[in-house]
Amino acid sequence: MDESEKYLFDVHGYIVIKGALSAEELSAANTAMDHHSDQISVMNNSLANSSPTLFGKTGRGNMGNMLTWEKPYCDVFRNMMIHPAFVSRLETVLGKGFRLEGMAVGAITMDEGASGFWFHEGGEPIDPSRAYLYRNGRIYCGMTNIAVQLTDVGPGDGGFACLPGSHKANFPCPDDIRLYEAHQDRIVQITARAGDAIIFTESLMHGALPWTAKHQRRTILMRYNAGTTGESITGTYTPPPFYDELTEKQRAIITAPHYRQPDKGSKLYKSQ
Ligand SMILES: O=C(O)CCC(=O)C(=O)O
Repeated sequence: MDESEKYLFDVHGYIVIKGALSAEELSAANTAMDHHSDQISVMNNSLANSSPTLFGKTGRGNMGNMLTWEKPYCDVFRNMMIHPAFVSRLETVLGKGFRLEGMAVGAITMDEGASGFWFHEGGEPIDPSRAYLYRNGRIYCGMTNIAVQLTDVGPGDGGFACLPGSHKANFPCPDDIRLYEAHQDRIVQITARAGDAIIFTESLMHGALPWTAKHQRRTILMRYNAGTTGESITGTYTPPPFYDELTEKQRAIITAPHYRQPDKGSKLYKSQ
């Protein structure tokens, strides 16, 4: 993450990484999704939270488990979770040793008329597992997401939207703003080309506007957290069945929360 990106991420709570995927990666990801399109489960409209401005004709589609797909279809997603366009940016906000949160690599699909998603999170109340903090010259994020766009998102198409800067909010957000019923002009719909990626802190107030474009929205959503923090692990951590097929770098982020001494700064820690 360069200085400009760091500035914008700090001020707005997100940045867009343009051209994150190569044309080949984009094509492989879309081919893999086409091949598994029967696994898309269409939700009811509950994410609109009964808001008339977010309600659509249908719910959004969800698809998960990409990491478990058969080869070659899983490969593009296994590589995507530690893509060179993402690693240094994630290290800037999460520190070295970040982890994939809950093994979550999933897809969101939205067809024309699909419902939006009410605006959730925001800086208040503070939940350390998904908080935003700046201290001693560094950003410390909790859950941080990368949303890779597999299809274009044009102005007015809908999809991911947020209230920039709301990760630093000191007051709870009023419900009419969360439901997109008031002050709609403050909510920003993020446009992107297929292959771009949005990195955003979960504490940013975000959601989705109903999808209006003729083509299908396709977003791969990957969730990460600091190495020391786990938000969705319950019980004992067990490596997934495909763990042995992964590269060393891929395995490094599929891990239980852990203490990492190298981040501590003083060589006294390393001499123990
Ligand atoms: O991109 C979207 O549709 C919003 C996703 C979202 O808010 C979430 O998964 O928490």
